[in-house]
Amino acid sequence: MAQTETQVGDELATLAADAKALHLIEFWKERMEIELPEPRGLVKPFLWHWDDIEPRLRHAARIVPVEDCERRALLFSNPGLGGRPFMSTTLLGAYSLYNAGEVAPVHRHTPCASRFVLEGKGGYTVIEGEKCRLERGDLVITPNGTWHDHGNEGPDELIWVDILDVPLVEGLNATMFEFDYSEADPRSNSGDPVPTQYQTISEPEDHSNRLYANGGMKPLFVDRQRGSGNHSPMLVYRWKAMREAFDKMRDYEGSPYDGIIMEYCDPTNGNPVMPTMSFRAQMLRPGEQTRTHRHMSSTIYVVLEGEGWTEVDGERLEWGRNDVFVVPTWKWHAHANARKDGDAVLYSVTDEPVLRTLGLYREQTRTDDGAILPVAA
Ligand code: GTQ
Ligand code: FE2
Repeated sequence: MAQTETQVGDELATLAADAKALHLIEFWKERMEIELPEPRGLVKPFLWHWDDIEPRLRHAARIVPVEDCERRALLFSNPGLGGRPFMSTTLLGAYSLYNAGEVAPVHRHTPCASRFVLEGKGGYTVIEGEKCRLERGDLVITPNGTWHDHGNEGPDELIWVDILDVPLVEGLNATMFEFDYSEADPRSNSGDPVPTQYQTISEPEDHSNRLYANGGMKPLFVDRQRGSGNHSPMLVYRWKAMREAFDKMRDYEGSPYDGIIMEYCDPTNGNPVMPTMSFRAQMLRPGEQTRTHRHMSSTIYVVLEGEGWTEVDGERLEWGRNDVFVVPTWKWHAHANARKDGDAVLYSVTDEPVLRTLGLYREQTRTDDGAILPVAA
């Protein structure tokens, strides 16, 4: 005998109640949450204006003692992420400021970290015993698990942009921060490790660059493994070298989407410097406008030189010196240098290596008549 509609209704209600009690969810009620036709798009294209933030950052430097915070950072919070301190679902970023003479004590963590210097001549990071002195435009990486402490030995304020893969690592439930550094005190007889706030320098001055910044030549007499061995043994990338490379490449056509773009790499194998993030710098020549594309990876940009705009999903993010902005995954975007008389230079960080490693990377372009075509990746 066929069931009546009421009977089926009653049985469905019972099923729903039972499922709830048993901590189950009926797939057919949540399909829209699962079968997304494309990435969710919570993360908003957004730009943080240096002019708005600089006075607040300098003020924070006067009223928030570094002893209280260890890292004096203003974290970028994407307006699509409900007030969480993340720029995208994979990346965290911040402007950090250290006053003359300040030091930030040693720690390590499972998220990979990076800093890109905006201001100050006396800044440094010590990573696994290497003291990396830094100036504007220099990139320094602190890979997963490497001990690091910072300081400012210069007369002026040190300002840099931190980019870390914190939300990605958190999504994988693999976050660990450790503050209990210790090392053998040379004055002690026992040689037992004692807790300390800063690392002893164990590598020679400019170690990373002396060994590895020789373009196309690598030393055969050193063990390339540092830290976990899962990242570049070169920890500092100098702006001067990138600028010189740009000048040599200026007359090439470049990428249709990014102009003259360079990836920072592990000089021993050409891989991205860390497994989760790729670091890049790109030069847009006077008046250059790029073609539109989109890809399954999110990108954070820092404006090093010049002025221009990036159009993301029809919205124009107008940028200038020291501004920071985010292009979320799978959003159509193109860049433009607004000046006719000077280059624009963007530094960027992307989670692309993760997407590529997992086979999730996709890229498309859109022609002038609106046709969507895959880009071979
Ligand atoms: O400088 O070590 O903005 O560990 C966030 C976490 C900076 C750092 C941040 C960090 C650091
Ligand atoms: Fe850190």
